[in-house]
Amino acid sequence: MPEVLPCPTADPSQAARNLDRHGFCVLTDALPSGIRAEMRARITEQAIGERKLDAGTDDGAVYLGGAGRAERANRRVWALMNKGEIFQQPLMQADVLQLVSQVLGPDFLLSAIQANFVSPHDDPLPFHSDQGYVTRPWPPYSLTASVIWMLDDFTEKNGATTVVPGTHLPQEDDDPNAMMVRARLIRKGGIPICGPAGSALIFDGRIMHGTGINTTDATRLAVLTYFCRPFLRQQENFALSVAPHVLDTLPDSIKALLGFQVWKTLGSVEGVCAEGAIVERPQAPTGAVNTTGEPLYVGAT
Ligand SMILES: O=C(O)CCC(=O)C(=O)O
Repeated sequence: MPEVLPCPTADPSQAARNLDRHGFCVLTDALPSGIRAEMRARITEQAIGERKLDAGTDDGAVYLGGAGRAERANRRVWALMNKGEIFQQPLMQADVLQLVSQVLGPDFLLSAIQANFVSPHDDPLPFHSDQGYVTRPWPPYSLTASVIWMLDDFTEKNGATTVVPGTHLPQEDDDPNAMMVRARLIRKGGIPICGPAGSALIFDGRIMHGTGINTTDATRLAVLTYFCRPFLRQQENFALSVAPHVLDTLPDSIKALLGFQVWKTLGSVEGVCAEGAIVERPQAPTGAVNTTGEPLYVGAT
């Protein structure tokens, strides 16, 4: 008998049981509507400004191996911490943080915070696991967890995130039968995870997921918070400890050792940078901008 998949719930205890059993859950009423409206307005303004500045990214070039058409790719607004105080809010929602800690343990780090627009008829983001860069065999626990904050209703028609149930379970990687089952599941496609605006979709970082196709005439917007276990970082925080004048003198080989080289998307700045790129502090304006691309000093006193 096919397994019954979890429904959105406003009850954090039920959400916790769903997450435990299925590797994902939807908690409704996770963000008050005022916060949601403010986030939406700020992201929309920022996205228009970033287009003017030719900043921000379209997934097509990055995730679709260059095959995606930029005009039909999901649009991202990265590094939201710099782009408005309102983006601190998702990091303060206790019920959702509790669900993240159910996946990652009591201590975890924010690995990225960004917005994703799925516009009508965008190419879907292909199925992937958010810890896909980890060498297999994986440990029997998740190394990452994600929360997708629905700023719009997520529906079957507007590009709701799709997940492939069961793909978070430990895989017998060397077992050809298990690999075939997994491949079949992925080919069959995922199921759209629907929920009303203000819901949070929380999932185990191993689960295969992607974006759906938006066949409506309105854009679907979400904020994505991506978390990882606290040991997924270096002991010394070189981004802060190495003085800028010293950094300028270092050869790329040493910058790479210090963590200034992008590896499988990790270590990127303001979007997913090319594999192997040596990253630098971006030139201004990198923070909040208005619709004409001029800096907005959000958070300044
Ligand atoms: O926006 C979405 O629905 C999913 C995005 C996603 O899967 C990702 O960024 O890894």
